[in-house]
Amino acid sequence: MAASLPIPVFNNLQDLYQNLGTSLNHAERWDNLAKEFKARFGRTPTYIARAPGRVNTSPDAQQGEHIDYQLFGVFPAAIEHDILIACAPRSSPDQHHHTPGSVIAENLHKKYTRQGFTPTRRPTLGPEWHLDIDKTELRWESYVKAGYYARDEFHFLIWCSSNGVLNHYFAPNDAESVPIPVDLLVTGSVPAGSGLSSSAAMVVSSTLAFLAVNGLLDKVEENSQDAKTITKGSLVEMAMENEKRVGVNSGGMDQAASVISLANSALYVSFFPQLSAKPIPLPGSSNSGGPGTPHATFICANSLVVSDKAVHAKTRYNLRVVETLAAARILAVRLGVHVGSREKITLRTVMARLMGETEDGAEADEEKLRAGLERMAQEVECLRPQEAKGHADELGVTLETMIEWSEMGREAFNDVYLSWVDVEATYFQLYKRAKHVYLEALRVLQFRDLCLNASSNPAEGSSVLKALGTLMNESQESCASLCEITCPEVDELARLAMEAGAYGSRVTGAGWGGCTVSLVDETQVDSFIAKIKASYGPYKGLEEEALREAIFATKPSSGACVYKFE
Ligand code: NG1
Ligand code: MG
Repeated sequence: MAASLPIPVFNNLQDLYQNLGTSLNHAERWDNLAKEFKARFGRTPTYIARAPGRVNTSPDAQQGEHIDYQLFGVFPAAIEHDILIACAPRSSPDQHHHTPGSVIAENLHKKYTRQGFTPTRRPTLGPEWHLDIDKTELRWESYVKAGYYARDEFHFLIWCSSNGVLNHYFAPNDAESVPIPVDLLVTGSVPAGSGLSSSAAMVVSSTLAFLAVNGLLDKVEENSQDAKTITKGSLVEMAMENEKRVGVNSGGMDQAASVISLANSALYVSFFPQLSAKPIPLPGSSNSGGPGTPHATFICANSLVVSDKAVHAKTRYNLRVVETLAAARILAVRLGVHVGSREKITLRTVMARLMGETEDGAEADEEKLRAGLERMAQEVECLRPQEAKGHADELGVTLETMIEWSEMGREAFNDVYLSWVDVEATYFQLYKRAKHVYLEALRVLQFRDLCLNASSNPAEGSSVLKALGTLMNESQESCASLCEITCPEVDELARLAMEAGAYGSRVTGAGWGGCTVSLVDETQVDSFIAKIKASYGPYKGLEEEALREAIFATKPSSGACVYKFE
C-alpha cells in the first residue's frame, strides 16, 4: 500500500535524481541551494526536503474537482516543479537564537523577504504550542509556519486524527521536549512572477523539513513499530491539517499527490473509509503500452486569471465545502439515513450508509461504490428546491430554508456548519453541488479504469484517449454549470484547446481562474501549443519566456523525499 511506505530519505544524489524520474535539470538547483545556504548561514545544510508542486501556473493533471473534501476518490499526479527547503539546526552562541523552535526562513526568490518566528507554549485548556498565522493577507512564510503547526481546533474531517506536528511530537507540558532552532532556505521551481508558490508543496516540504531536522524521520529507521512512525500517509494527514491553518478547508488531494506520487504514474487516492493510494500508469507514460501505442500528453495552460483562494475563501472554496456538507445533512434526513445530531456527515458517508458499506477498516467495495454513485446521482433530485417548499433563485436556497430542511434547529446548525468557517452567500446551491460531486466521483472511477485498461490493452490506445477526453470535457461542463468554479477565461481556454485538436480539456484545481489541463496526442504537442498561443487573447504580446511558463507539457513526477547530507 503506497500510503504506508516510509518517506524516501536519500544520501546519494544520483539515486535521488533517478527517483525523480523527470527531464528537468535538478542537479544544478540542488547544488545551488546548498551553496546559497552555506553562504547565508555559514554552514552546510543537514537536509533538503523536496515536495513536488502545484500552483496556479503549474497544476497536475488531476481528475476529480471539489470532491476530495467530501471524501470521494480523486486521480491526481504530481508534476515536475517542486519546492525545496534546505535546513540545519542553529548552533549560534547568541542566546536569543537558541530559543526552542525559533526559525529563520529565507527564500531564494528576492520577492520573499527574510522572516523569523518562534512557536510558544501557552496555556489554553492545558499547555499548548501556538504559532500565529495571519490569515488576512497572503504571506509566504505562512506556508512555512503551517508546516510547524500545532493543534487544529476544528477537526473538520473525522479521519484527520493526527494532532498537529508540534503538539504531537513535543509534549507542551514537558520543558525538556522542545523543537530545535533552525535556519531554512526555500526555493521553488515555480515560474518567476507567477504569484504564490504551491501551497500544498510548501506545506508538505515545510512539514518534512521540520520532521527531518528534529530527527523524527530517523526515528522511523530505528524502530518501525514506533507509534510515531512517519509514513507517507501520516505525512499527508499532517500536511492536510497544517494547510487548514492558512484558512482553506481543503481536502487531501494536493497533499496526497505531493507526497505519495510515483514518476510516470497518476495516483488513485481514496479517502474513505480511510486514506489509501494506488499508483496507476497513465497512457502517456513510458511504462505503459508498447511501440506504436498512441501516447497522451497533458498540457497545462494558465488562464492568467489569478484566484487568491485564501482571500476569496468565504464566497468560493469554503462556501463549496459548506454547501456540500449541508447538502449531505439534508440528503441524509430525506433518505432516512442515520446521522448523528452533531455529525458533519459527508456526501460519501451518506452514500455508504444508504448502500450498507462498511465504514471502518476494509477498502471500499468497488461494485458498491459504482452502484452507489449511480444511485446517488438520482437521489440528489430530492434537493431540488422546486420540488419542495421554499423555492429560491436558480435552484438555490436561502440560509433560512437550508436550516429548516436540515431539521436541526438554528443553533445546532450554526454550531455544526457555520461556526468554524467564514462563508457568505444569499443562496446556497445544494442540488447543483451534490449532483456535481456524485457525477464527478463517477467520472474519476471511469477515468482510472480507462487508464488501467490502456496499460493492459495498448492496441486500443486511440479510442482510450478519446474516451478520456470525453470524460474531461464532461468534467469541465460540470465544473462550469453545476459546481460553478470556472470563469470566462478558463472556459474560453478549454474551448480553444478543443479547437486546437485536444482530446479533452478542463479546469484543474480549485478554479475561479488558474489553469486548464488538456489531453493531447504526443505527436501534436508543438502544434497544439502554437495554436493556443496564437488564439488565446491574454497570451498575445507575452514574451517567449513568459509564454513558456504559461503553457507547457508536464509529466507525472515522484512525490516528496528528503536528502540527507552526510
Ligand atoms: P488547488 O487549487 O489545486 O490548490 C484545491 C484544494 C484541493 C481540491 C481542489 C479542487 C487546497 C490546498 N487544495 O486545489 O484539496 O479540493 O482545490 O478539486 O486548497
Ligand atoms: Mg493549492
